[in-house]
Amino acid sequence: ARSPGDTDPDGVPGELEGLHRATRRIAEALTPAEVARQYHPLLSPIGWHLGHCALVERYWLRELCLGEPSDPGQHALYFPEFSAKDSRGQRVPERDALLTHVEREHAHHRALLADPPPALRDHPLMADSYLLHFLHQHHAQHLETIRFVLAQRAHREAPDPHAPATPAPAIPAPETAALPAGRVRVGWDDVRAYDNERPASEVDLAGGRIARHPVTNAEWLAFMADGGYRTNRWWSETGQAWREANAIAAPDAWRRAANGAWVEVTPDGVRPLDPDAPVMGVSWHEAAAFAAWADARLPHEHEWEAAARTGLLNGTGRVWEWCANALFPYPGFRAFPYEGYSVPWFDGRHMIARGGSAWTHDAVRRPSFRNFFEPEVRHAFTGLRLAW
Ligand code: AVJ
Ligand code: FE
Repeated sequence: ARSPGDTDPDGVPGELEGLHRATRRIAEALTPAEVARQYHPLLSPIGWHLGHCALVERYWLRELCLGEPSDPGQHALYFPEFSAKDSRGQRVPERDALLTHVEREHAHHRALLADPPPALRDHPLMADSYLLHFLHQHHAQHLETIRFVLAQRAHREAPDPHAPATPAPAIPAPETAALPAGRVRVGWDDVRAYDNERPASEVDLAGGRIARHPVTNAEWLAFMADGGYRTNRWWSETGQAWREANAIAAPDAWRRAANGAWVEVTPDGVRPLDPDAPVMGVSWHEAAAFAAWADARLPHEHEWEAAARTGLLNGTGRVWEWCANALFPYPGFRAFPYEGYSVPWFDGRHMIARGGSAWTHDAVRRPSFRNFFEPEVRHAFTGLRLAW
């Protein structure tokens, strides 16, 4: 713990500035139309994410801590609960005006943090730099979401997905490890933890086995070659209805090149499908169907966390890994710093994803971090790992 006014030894303000620069560079490299475009019904335009992150900073630092009046127009546009997702693209300012606005806000916040007035410095939310960690991790998560959008943009430019099939390679049986059993510690009591990671507690695990690696592209090709997407017995009723309604037959990230080989679409562009790399771009429904086909299951998030803490998981940190369960409040949960961060998503429909993708910022990579998405989401760089 530091006393208020100490310089921050973690250098979080500098890191926050790095995130400001990274998002700005992404928007500058896009056309005004691309910045305002909604590439996917579940994803906001990139410009909205920039405005949202600037408003979140403004709200906590200036409105809440310093008592500055709020701008109702900004709240209506950039706070998701007031802003219909499908109209955000029409409502965000044009790229250059937006970048000017965002830069002005960020510069203001950087100056405040460099020399905080007493009302900010001594505010309870600033104890142990809580608010800085919160804003840093919030921005880091939105930077990855911006990359979800960039991947969807790349999809538009990818080759025709309806070319002939690639033969499925032979796959070795997955290497597994014994899951920790008995009482294990989960969660994180730290100033950097999100409310849904707290409080840490002990849970009882029954044991079992877990794969050392996430499911690979080669394994997914074997599932497809075996008719996995057409065989209803691997699918839940809702999963089947979703698959049929959306004509799902391959991971979201996969496309066919002109020669018939599979390629993978990423936020950094299109690359050949690496058979040994973790499959990416599958929904929870697809992950559950694959696990049923493989005579396995998805791990509970606490099995995943216990295995990660004991160093049993290789290859994590390349895809988010779907877990069996939905987001739920830990015993003793307290909403913090606001209800909206976790509470609305304790709805039994937001499924846990653990680990992190190749595009996840280090600030939100840890064994206790709980990501969560609806079971239909395939844009969030998600894969899976099997358990038994
Ligand atoms: C946990 C990634 C689903 O992006 O909506 C960002 C994180 N919460 N701003 C999201 C979040 C508020 C959240 N996810
Ligand atoms: Fe947000």
